[in-house]
Amino acid sequence: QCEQILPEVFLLRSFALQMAPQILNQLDLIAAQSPFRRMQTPGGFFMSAAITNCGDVGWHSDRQGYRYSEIDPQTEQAWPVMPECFRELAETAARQSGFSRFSPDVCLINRYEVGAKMGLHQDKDEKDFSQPIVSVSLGLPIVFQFGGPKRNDPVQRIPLQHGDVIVWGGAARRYYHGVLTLKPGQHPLTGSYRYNLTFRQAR
Ligand code: MD5
Ligand code: FE
Repeated sequence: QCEQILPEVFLLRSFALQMAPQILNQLDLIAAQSPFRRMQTPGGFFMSAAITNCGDVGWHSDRQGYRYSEIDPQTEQAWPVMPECFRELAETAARQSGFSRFSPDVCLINRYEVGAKMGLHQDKDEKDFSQPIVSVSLGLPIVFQFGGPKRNDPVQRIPLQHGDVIVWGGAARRYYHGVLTLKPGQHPLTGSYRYNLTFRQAR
């Protein structure tokens, strides 16, 4: 079930389905160490998704801006170690999509509650844009939307379900993207939440 959406962008439906319970167990351990928190943007707003990270670095936002750091500013400790099963999942999905050298150093984890969304944005805090981003969706479904390199480019919408994986590389790596508002629901494994894991090579 691999669908090519754009050059170097692949949707692997249900790719993480079998591993989902194991991933969610690991998420609990990660969040016990570095809790989910709603981060402030440089503009002073709070993002509606709650965020944590695991890996050598973590992505963080506050009034000073966006950055990757080796220390979780909230705990003042290193971010939790990336579980081996996370790395294996991300590297396998990337390899199947033609990215054989992908070696993520961070997994950014978004937790959406009902009503949360993520507006159109570009991911441009990473060093090497020739490496893809591998995205894993768990729990409640949501509508992913992506446009082009300019904010006002027309958008396409893709519904994402529990277990779906996207490998997002090539020119599309710089495209604007986001998710629509999470609708109410109950998922047997995540309750009223949707989780999104994005594996990145930040440094
Ligand atoms: C999410 N996360 O579902 C969204 C979209 C983020 C983010 O955008 O930055 O955490 S899934 C990740 C994704 C999908 C397709 C393309 C890109 C990211 N991308 O170009 O970076 O929580
Ligand atoms: Fe993004």
